[in-house]
Amino acid sequence: MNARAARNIVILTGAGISAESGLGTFRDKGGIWDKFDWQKLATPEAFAADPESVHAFYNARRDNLLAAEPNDAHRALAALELIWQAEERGSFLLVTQNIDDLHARGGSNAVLHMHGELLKSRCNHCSHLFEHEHAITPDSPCPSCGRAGGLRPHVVWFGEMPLGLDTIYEALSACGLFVAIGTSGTVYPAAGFVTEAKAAGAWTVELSLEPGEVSTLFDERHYGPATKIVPDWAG
Ligand code: BJW
Repeated sequence: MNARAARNIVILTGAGISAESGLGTFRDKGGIWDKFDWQKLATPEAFAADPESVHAFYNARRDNLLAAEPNDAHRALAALELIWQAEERGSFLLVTQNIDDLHARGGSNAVLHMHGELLKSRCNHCSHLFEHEHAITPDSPCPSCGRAGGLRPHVVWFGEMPLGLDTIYEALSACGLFVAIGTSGTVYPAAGFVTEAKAAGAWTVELSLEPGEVSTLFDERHYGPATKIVPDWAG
């Protein structure tokens, strides 16, 4: 189904949409989890045991992100959102598992970051959430309460609850079209969204470089680089 044929749409993006912007994916050969041990970097237990290494991992990724630019796939989704608004077609929800800000910089207005945002940290002492581009260490003071030792990246690690799930499941229950872009379908609950969408009667589309773990659940599949297949599909 072409993007323009639907009313209520939910789009889920993963690391593959930002790959051609120079940000690494996780599970491809040479990906982030090939180079780094997620058990030592992406769990609350890892952060408690070694906050310095976890901060260093996210500081380096933040530097990469600040040097990256959105690509044609990000821009195609932003253009689609504008069409939805102009034509008052129905609801449009862009959910990303990515912690980068490339959808916003590509022109998308409303993005739900279910796994958090790399350019934000929060304080475990006072819950203050703030945006920043600079590096954080275990000694960095909170800009609100001034105490050190409480700052953590505003990201969702394994074993933590993803953000915005009520909004996502509500949109899935009413959607006519669900599109997953550049995600391996390995990590739940995001990998289960296709099942929720199908239960609501939606047409489901996978756009990625290669089939993911839950590919057979999709009604329609297109494989190739995101900068080609996303504009082709969205146009
Ligand atoms: C291209 C391309 C190009 C390449 N063009 N495409 C056993 C069974 C089921 C679940 C569990 C289980 N044991 C534990 C769990 C739960 C766990 C989980 O799912 N684990 C699995 C690994 C088994 N999930 C959690 O813990 C989550 N929380 C949770 O479940 O809470 C309880 C709950 C229960 C019920 C309802 C609700 C909640 C939290 C998950 C947190 C994930 N965190 C990370 C890291 C933090 C952020 C960061 O540092 O960036 O998030 S892990 C990492 O994986 C990151 C990503 O967002 C996430 C998904 O990865 P993604 O985007 O799919 O990337 P890849 O690399 O896997 O795939 C890239 C794809 O792109 C590939 O397919 C390529 O082909 C393609 N591609 N180049 C187009 N140019």
